[in-house]
Amino acid sequence: ATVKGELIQHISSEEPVLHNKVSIVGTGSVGMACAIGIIAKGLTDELALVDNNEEKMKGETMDLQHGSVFMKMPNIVCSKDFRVTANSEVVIITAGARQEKNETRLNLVQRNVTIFKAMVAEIIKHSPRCKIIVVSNPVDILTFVTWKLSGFPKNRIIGSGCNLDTARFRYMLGQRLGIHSESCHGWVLGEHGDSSVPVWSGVNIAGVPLRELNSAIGTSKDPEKWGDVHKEVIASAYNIIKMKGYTSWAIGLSVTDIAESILKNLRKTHPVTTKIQGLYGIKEEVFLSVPCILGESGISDIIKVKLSPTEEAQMVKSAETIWKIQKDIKF
Ligand code: 6V0
Repeated sequence: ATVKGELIQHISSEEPVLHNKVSIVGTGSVGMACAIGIIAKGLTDELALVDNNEEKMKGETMDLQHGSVFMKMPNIVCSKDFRVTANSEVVIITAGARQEKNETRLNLVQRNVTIFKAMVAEIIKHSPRCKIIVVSNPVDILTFVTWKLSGFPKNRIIGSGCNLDTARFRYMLGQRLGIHSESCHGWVLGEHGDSSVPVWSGVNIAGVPLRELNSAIGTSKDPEKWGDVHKEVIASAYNIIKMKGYTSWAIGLSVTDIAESILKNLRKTHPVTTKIQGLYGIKEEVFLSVPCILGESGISDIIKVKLSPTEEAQMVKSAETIWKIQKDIKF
């Protein structure tokens, strides 16, 4: 007789079923920040981690597992083999190639297409009904690549897109006004990063549009230079990378928020990357951020934001920039 045998009598004949399994591909700084966010919120009953750097992956997994006493989550598993991700509700991709010195964006994208080909095939084989959240950069193009490679309907492929840019924007508005970021309403849409579009026409606090108080807000004619808030949003990734080498915490929290809306079928709106062909006169198969309703089917609906003529022109320009790279991708 063993202690376990003497202590426990197994009475269930049924196999346990996973209800909200999450897998994260890539156990780098971003993948692990997503992991800790998801664990802290208790969003999943199994977390699977995959990376081709086995040592790092195993070390990160053990380190997380040892926090088990402090989390309400039974299983953290890892493997180089994607079988460990089987039956996931949500798969988060944070793996990919990093931009090398003097490398063009197209070259980086092309290298990532090769990596994504293998990764996406494995993900969909083991979780044919999952929703995929793409985080790796350039995120808008890689969301298109994932959609193309997976053959999934577009609602199940979500790019983290401007979810982070919008969070930064709201934080910085809040800092200027002395108001918590959650009460500062405003959206950054379009491309994640350099050509993102701050929708000043919709920025409001408690329903009071700031543009009604300052008609030049966000423009070069604004004496208060509110446009600097968006400039700071764009510069923030570069500044943080200069100081700590990478960004991780805010992107991890922002991906956790996206995953929560899907896993709990919250139907919250998020600025995430989706196929926007047909909107704002965009004719190409381009993926950019617009406010999307997220729930159990992924992106069920998009919100048709009325943009000012300047904002719409910026959105179209983003689409053109992305299309220039996307059209030359070889699958
Ligand atoms: P990192 O720390 O280099 O981690 C990447 C991980 O991916 C490493 O552990 C690699 O071993 C692993 N990896 C690479 N190729 C494969 C593969 N074929 N299969 C399995 N694992 C693989 O990078 P970090 O975590 O800092 O960043 C990850 C990605 O997120 C990068 O592309 C960033 O540019 C991107 N970010 C996206 C943001 C967004 O808002 N969308 C924000 C921040 C970073």
